Amino acid sequence: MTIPPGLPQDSALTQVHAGGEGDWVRYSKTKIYTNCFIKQDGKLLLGYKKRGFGKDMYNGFGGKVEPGESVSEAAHRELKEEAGIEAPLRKCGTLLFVVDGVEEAFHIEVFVADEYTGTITESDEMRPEWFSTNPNGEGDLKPIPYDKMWADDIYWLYILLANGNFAGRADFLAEENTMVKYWFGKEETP
Ligand code: 8OG
Repeated sequence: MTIPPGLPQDSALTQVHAGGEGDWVRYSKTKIYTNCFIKQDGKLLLGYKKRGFGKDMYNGFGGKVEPGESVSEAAHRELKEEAGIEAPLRKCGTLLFVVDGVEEAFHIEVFVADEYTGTITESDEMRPEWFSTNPNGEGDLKPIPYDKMWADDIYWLYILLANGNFAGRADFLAEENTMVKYWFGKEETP
């Protein structure tokens, strides 16, 4: 399978996972979102989403890019609003999600940082929680809860944890955490 439509076609992406059937779904508009992850000393900070889209699942911190704001500004703002912290964010991935019946595709710029400043604080939207990057957990920390995350996350989060860059697309069934077709690629470092 080649790099799907909607992802940068010129990058040095090598396919790492692909599956599903049929054609990629067509969409007419995209909305840009951010998603930020903090990792430190074998731990990953996630937020339990208390309301709205993706409720009752764990995810990074992020949301829509507002008019007049750069993607990076939006990423820093959402991290502060949802987790109460600041961090030297680095862009590490681009994701595209197309949901059956939803006109606007979700274009997500993913950021990561290895440190942060401030006090991690629960917000109305997110309850932050540290997880162990060890698949068996470590001490009091549970392993990353992939069964309570978006179905695609398991295909790229390990690349983020290894300081790599990635891009991917997944087409989802309407109102379900089920991928119909997906493709994920890793950027080869020279
Ligand atoms: O503003 P709001 O919280 O609704 O923004 C949605 C957040 O969810 C935003 O950070 C982008 C993110 N998001 C999706 N789909 C997926 C997905 O499949 N996986 C992950 N990890 N995040 C997603 O909208």
